[in-house]
Amino acid sequence: MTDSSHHPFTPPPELLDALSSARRPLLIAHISPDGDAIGSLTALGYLLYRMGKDPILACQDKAPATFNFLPFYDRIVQNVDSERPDLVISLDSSDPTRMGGIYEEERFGDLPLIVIDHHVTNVYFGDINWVDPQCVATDQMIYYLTKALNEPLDETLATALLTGIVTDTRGFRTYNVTPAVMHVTGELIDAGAPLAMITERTLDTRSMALITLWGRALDTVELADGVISAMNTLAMRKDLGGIIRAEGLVSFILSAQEAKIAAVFTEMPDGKVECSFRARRGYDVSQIALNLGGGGHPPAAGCTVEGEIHAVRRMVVEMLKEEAKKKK
Ligand SMILES: [Mn+2]
Repeated sequence: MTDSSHHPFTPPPELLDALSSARRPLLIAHISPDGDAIGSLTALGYLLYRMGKDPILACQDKAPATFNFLPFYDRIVQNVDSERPDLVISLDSSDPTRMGGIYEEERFGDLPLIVIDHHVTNVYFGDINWVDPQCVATDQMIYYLTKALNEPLDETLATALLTGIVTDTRGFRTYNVTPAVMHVTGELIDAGAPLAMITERTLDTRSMALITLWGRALDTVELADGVISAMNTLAMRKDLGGIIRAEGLVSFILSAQEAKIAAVFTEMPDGKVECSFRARRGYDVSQIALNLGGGGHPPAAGCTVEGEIHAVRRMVVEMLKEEAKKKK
């Protein structure tokens, strides 16, 4: 096991050694992939391919079409049925369950496992763990990895790298955006990454079904003691063509002036409820998510809870109210 006690933003040397000697690495992005999951998957996949390796890019769930401008988008597989890999790299996942069905213990358990992630709740489940919560995105870490490998940026790589940075910071709105992040971003734009296009495609494009779902979920909004919440039920989306999550809604309702913490509860067909949390500066929803079996960052976290959606909402909102009471 290794930790991140070496120089900040520098990958551990044993990680560089493992990458250099790998021939066919299996790269795994987390389930329900977001822009950073797909951005870091395609950036590292493209980088390793350019280095002459034969990477497998995998994600249990299909990458949203939003990200089809990324390199190797069409090469992302949902099953690993090809030649056996010789190394496994987990990207943007804070615990092994986030790798979903791709990581089959009996097939890949004997291979070295590298963890590259920026979640503060990471449980260090790899043989080599590079975890840096100071980075806004796993893609920011892949940028430092590119530098550490003395590999040049090009337009394709820079585009994939900037995608995770743009999406995980919601367009540079989050409090963890530092001059270092803007410096990296400047270099990526200099290398050809189209910032405005990435922002428009990933943050400012929504389906009509999603807007309809937002409308229905907004009908259930409640605000009390600084906690605002809404529900996304199975009934609300039964005629909306398979859409599941009300993406972006939780950030939107946090914009209510009186809100300190926001939550959206999504009823799943398996009797579970997905909980998505956001918090304003000074409040921490990551520990509540962790206590409920999930994880994330202080301002953005989530978990899945078994139970009936109204009951789950009542219970979890009470926990969030305790956090919202804390004067910070
Ligand atoms: Mn991320």
